Amino acid sequence: MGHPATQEAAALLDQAERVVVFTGAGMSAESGVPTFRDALTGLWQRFDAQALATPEAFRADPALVWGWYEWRRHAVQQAQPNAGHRAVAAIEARVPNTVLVTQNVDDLHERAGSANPVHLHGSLFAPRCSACAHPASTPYGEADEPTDGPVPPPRCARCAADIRPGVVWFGEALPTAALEAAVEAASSCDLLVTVGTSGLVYPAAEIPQVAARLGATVIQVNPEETPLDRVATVNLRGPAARVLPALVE
Ligand code: BJW
Ligand code: ZN
Repeated sequence: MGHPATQEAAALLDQAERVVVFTGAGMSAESGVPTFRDALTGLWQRFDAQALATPEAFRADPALVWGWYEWRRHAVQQAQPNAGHRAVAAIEARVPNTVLVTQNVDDLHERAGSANPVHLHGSLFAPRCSACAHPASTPYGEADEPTDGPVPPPRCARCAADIRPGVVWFGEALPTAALEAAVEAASSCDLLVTVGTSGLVYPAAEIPQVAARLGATVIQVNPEETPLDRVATVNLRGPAARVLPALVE
């Protein structure tokens, strides 16, 4: 421990009875999963993530967008949870009334032992039909080769339309049940810990703001300044995999 802000945050966590942990892409950065606003690499470097993550991009070039998500799904499958994910699971074990709300589409929280994260922006592992929403049973198995480039999406078994990633693109509504669970948890918590998010994408960025407005203490973990600095009681300026374990040790 040592640093006064870390000590203050650890004490706040000790006293808390209802906790929300709210995470973004920075949570998985130290697992080697690029953040959303990092530049893309390899074949993808001439694209902009913000332009690929839209219904318009998928309609215009389904193979390009599906290929990008397949490449990211493989990258996540190669990655391992980091000490920050494990510290979040430790908070859940210590404070039973903890709700984990993530914007991440990876499964690293689950693999670190978090039982039931609320996925506000969906998942890389839940593809569905773009027309009838029928869940796709894509056989993700051993023979599943990594891809790097356009890949035509599979077709729906029910209606033959293109299968799409089960994520929330710009301009699309968040899953109602997930958003309601997140707002409800943020409205009734006494402490919210926001980790590794730029706080730029709405309505997710409202979650810490709702908690602060209703009187909860907000702890932020991020190496950079963000628009959420002003709602945070304590700003811990560092990487999640280093800062979070210091709060639960
Ligand atoms: C570290 C670290 C380390 C680095 N440790 N930290 C109000 C105002 C203006 C615009 C809007 C508004 N309300 C809605 C909008 C439009 C839009 C929006 O917000 N646009 C903004 C960009 C301006 N929102 C939407 O379109 C949403 N839908 C909507 O509003 O629908 C309305 C509607 C209602 C009813 C019917 C129909 C429509 C949907 C938003 C969906 C966002 N989807 C994405 C893609 C998901 C799939 C995919 O992954 O491809 O979600 S976009 C992307 O951003 C992704 C992320 O979850 C999300 C947030 O990003 P995040 O996690 O914060 O990552 P980064 O990269 O931004 O930041 C990383 C941070 O980590 C940085 O701060 C680093 O410093 C830090 N970091 N290393 C800790 N080691
Ligand atoms: Zn279908």
